Amino acid sequence: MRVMIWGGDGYLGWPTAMYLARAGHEVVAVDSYLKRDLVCATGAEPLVPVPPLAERARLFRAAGDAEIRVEITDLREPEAAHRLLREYQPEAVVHYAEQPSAPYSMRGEDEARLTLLNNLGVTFNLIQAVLHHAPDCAIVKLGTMGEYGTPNIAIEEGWLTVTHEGRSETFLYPRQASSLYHTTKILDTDLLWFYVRSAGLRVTDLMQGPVYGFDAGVSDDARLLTAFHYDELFGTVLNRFLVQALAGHPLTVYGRGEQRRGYLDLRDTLACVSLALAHPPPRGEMRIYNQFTEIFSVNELAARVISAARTLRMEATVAHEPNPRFEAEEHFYEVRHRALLELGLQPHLLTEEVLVGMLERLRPHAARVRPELFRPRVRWGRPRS
Ligand code: USQ
Repeated sequence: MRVMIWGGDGYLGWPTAMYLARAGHEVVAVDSYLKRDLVCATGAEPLVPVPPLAERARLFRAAGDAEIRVEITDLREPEAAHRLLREYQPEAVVHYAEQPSAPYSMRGEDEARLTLLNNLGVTFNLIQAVLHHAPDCAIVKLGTMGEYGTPNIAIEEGWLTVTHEGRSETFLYPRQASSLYHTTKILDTDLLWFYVRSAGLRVTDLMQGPVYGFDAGVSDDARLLTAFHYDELFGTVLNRFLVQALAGHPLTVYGRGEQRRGYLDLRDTLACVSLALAHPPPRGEMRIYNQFTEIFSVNELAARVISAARTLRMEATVAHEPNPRFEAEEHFYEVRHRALLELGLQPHLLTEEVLVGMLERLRPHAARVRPELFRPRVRWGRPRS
């Protein structure tokens, strides 16, 4: 397939580009470098320096792999989006091109505005460009499990049938997020769903949980590793805990630590996106898959990291931080996630062996860790009684 990846420079975008190119797809990786700019502006550099996207594509090719074409262009500009779709006529676009950090979106009004305008603007530009130039192109959009929040009923896979006064209708499952970032993803879903209904777009919306992993397993070249963040803005919780254990810093469990989420291995993200590409919906249909493999509380993650660290004779401990976020710390959490398994996903589970393997892969970079990036500074939680 001719696949375009919007957000091809990011934590997920770059490994996806390599994975799809290796699988024989024709890949164009597009990026605005928005995240690089934000990382630079906030001083939250990744654990291992990441060469520019074109250089990574060159290294990948030089090692005997397929060509990945690169376009650095501002996807917030409608003309950029139109040109890309007109020129490349992709059969599918994987859309990761969003400001991905919940804490960043809650830092202040400017950061919230940037998140809202970028995420909605880029999604809107993609929709318009697809409708004008490649209406059969399938869109695979990265949504997030955080759209659903933590309701007191089971979370279905995208949709809920409601019976009211003897009549029934199926709606998008109710959504109530706990950050502005997650709220932009809700708005994205609504926008896409409108254009699926009204203009016949073909969309798969992947409701993904927090991802962990350093090595996507596609290349052995350290220069082709993904951008691995462990700071409070761009690092996801398990990646942060692993680096904290490595640095001998207490694991920063927020609040009581009973917050439950569905997690997945970076390698499974690649498999899920690939499955979504292989099974596109017909025109005028939107598919929603809940994309995670296992549910853990933050306390459970911390306990697993401590145990894996012990195997490597590292002493890891926990320090409960006052929760900087607006989120329930103890809640009901039952989530359906059958669709991707039915399509053939074979999950990599979070075993002790996997955790030890990640610590070992991270260890050579331990000297680069900056412990000052661990402490959460963005606070958006309502005071708790
Ligand atoms: N947490 C801690 N300690 C930390 C960092 C996080 O206890 O040092 C807790 C948070 O309070 C939260 C949970 O761990 O309850 C997950 O936090 P996270 O930072 O790993 O994930 P989140 O902010 O929700 O966002 C991440 C990605 C985002 C994606 C989302 C999927 O950054 O792009 O959409 O995971 S989900 O959470 O399912 O919405």
